[in-house]
Amino acid sequence: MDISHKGKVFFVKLLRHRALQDGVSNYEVLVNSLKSSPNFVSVDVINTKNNVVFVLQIYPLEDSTLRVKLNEKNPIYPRFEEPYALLDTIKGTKYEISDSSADGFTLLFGDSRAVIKFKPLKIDAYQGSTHVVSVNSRGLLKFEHYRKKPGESDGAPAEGEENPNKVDERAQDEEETDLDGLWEETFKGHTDTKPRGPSSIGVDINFIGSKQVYGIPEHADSFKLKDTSSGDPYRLYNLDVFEYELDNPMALYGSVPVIISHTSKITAGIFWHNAAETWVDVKYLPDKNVVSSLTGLFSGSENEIPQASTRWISEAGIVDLFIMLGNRPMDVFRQYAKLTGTTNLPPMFSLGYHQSRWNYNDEEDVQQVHDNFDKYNLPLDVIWLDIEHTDGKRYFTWDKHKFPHPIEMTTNLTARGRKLVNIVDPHIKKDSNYFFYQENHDLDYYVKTKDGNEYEEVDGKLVLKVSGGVGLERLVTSILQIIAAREHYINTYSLDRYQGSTLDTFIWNDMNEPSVFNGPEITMQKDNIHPGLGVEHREMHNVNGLLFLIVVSFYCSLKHSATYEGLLRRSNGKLRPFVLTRAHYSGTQRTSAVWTGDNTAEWGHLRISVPMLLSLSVTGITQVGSDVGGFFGSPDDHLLSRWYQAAAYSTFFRAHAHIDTKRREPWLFDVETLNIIREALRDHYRILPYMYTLFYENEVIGAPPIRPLWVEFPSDETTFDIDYEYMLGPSLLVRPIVDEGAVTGSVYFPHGQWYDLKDLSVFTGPSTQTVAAPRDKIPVYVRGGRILPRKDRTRRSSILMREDPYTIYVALDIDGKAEGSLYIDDEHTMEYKSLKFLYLHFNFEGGILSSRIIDPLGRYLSKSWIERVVILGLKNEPSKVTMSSSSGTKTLETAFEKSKTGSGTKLVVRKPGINIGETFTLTLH
Ligand code: NBV
Repeated sequence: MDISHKGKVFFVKLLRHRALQDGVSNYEVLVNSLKSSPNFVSVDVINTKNNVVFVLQIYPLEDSTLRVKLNEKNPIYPRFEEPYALLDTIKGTKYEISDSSADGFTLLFGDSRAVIKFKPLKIDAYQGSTHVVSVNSRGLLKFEHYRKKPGESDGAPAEGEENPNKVDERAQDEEETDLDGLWEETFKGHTDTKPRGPSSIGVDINFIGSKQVYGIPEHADSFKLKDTSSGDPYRLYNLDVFEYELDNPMALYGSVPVIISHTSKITAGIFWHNAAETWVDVKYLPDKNVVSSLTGLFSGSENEIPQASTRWISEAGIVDLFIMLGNRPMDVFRQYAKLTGTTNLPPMFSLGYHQSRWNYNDEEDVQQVHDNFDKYNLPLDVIWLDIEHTDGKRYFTWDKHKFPHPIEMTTNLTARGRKLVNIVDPHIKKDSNYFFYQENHDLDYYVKTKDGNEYEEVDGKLVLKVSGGVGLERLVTSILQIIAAREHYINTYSLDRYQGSTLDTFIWNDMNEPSVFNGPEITMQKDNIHPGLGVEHREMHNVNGLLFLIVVSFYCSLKHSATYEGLLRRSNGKLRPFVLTRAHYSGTQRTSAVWTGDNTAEWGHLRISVPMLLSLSVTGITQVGSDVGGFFGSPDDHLLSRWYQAAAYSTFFRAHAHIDTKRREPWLFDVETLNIIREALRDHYRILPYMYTLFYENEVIGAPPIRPLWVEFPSDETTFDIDYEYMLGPSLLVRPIVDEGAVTGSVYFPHGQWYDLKDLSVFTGPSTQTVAAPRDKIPVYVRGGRILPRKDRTRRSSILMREDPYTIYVALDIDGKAEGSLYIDDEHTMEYKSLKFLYLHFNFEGGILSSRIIDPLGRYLSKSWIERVVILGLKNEPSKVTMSSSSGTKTLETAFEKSKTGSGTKLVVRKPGINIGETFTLTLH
């Protein structure tokens, strides 16, 4: 049975869970089963309705994090535990057990504690004295143990033995009405044979005192998660959805099972570490309807604390829950980073602008696009080649007619500072003359059907489109079983195997959900088997994209993407890779950028891109963007230029379009549009030094470059619902214009001073103000109190800016102070890992701007100078400005400007004449 509509498919296992109402849980801890070991404590838990026994393990981890695992004690098949997302470096911490009794016990670790109640099972986690999270307090735990299919059972268990075949009585009622759903499910003619029967798990996880939760990308929906009580749950199941709908909890290409709760008092998060199909219900419980932490029952009106209750349901696997107890947003980001890692510093070029379409037709087309970017003075770092560049969709090959000289073509790009990205999909064309197909076949590296045959996708649709009407040629593909094949796959990126590629060819992994045109919901059958692992695809579907990726690196201890590792190895570990992936899961952030897939050239899709990028960012996926202009359809000049303005402040900035759409390179539009796009591109390039610094800071402490306002203003409750504007790092407030015809925008300014660098306007928060936003303007503000280093000269690409001078913008707060940081290295090699970098701090106080080295171990000799210092918000013009450094003191040239209408001022200090790496003091007299 299924109920479906465009990616919303509700199978009966979900209904079985949703039928379970709040109440007293029938899961209890068996008294006297408590065992402790150095890293964790464990107890046995019984389902009192059918006597099936489970093991609960609780691991106190460093940095106020708790791991809770619940699995069957004696499963008749092993239950899958996802091994790829987590880092190997997760550390436990010392703990103590206190208040142990027949009712429960308390675990004390660091500043945190967990109180475990036995009857019924409930876990309450505290940070200091604050009760933060409670698990199973609504009694919604339901764990479907593996069992023999009725009729195949060998009868009653021996006396005194547990009965693994006895079915949960509550479930039994549901099963009677829906027996088909337990052992077989059918969706649009596809039958999932479910040889192991029901195996779903679910539980409620509640954030005490919270009224807002965020996260669980990927959905085209608001940033703050909606109450799903009267609608559909959020679905996490990596899918290639054709023309996805907006404001909708339907599943999309990626699944990051992380939710963050934020209140003015505490921020906390949970990571539901499970790679099977998952649904999440969110319920904002009104103040009076709160679960008592003492009894586990609803306490009516006694307790006046609100609660954001989430309910997690997965089709298979185990309960493996990480609770990150905060207590501030940056603490939660760091705690999650310790579990799944941060983004390896991307090469600078990947933060520049990318020009893509399906497809640039041939070498001449590529050359023309490359030339036109120069002709029209538009900066560009990368040109992309989609599937048509290959020889009949055989990845790692070239169409010999259209791309006869790939190396020469790439060299032409790199001669002017540009790179190439090529696509590599997971579908391998079944053709014994195709080296990569045949090798993988001979090595037995393909996914198998449940009957043990190579799994083939017969892909009529794709070929019809791309063969340009040449006929009904059918492409027979096999999906690579990448786990077994990864070494072989990695080595295929070596320059001698991937002919026509160079060290400047980078990679795009598309369709890795996997997208399978003739499969159920355009993906792979759940009962397929991953050889080697012996695991059903059902159990690991959401991690498939990551598998395309995961490998333990040869070069460092991180678990890496196989594609990333391939690119790293081809340069003997010296050069930073760049990989874009469509499917994603927790951990993807370590090595890949992510884009929001096949959006549409509509204003609504531009609008939704902002909350989508925010949701990805707070759950660790940092290098993110949407197809500029929209993938399907053709944007008009207004939509396209607004999209460029918005994307100029995203961390992955790429224009891309469907093969059937009109060409839309910027020079094909009128001069006004072209000028707006040029300015958006230049704005983006100017802030590259700042964005790069944000990525370094992400790698080190897990801070997301794109962040909701509440990360910077955690106690400002107005920010909690805002998802039409955001902060890029601590210094820039960005409010994209996403409505057709709008020439103004309503901007919420949090506490402090906010400066518009394009004119002398200054705004004071907290306040909401309507600002002018004519076609050529995106409202962006520098936060008072921050120092923003930029490179303001216009070049053809980021590589050509490497030695360009800096302009240091100092935006003063109300006390006349400001600070900021700047990270510099060679921008493309791995040498920064061996301390070849410079990490600087700037401070302005008492009329003096000074710099110091933050990390004294870092050493990098930059050739860039400071060409200008711009100070915003001075009350009076200084009589003179002097610069002191090791080479002495000198007086500098200045210009002071005052706003005619408002209170804004700007002091430009010219030619300080100092290398960016030198320490100095610049004094205003
Ligand atoms: O490779 C073609 C497209 C690509 O342009 C797009 O960005 C992906 O999201 N790809 C999907 C495959 C489409 C197959 C019909």
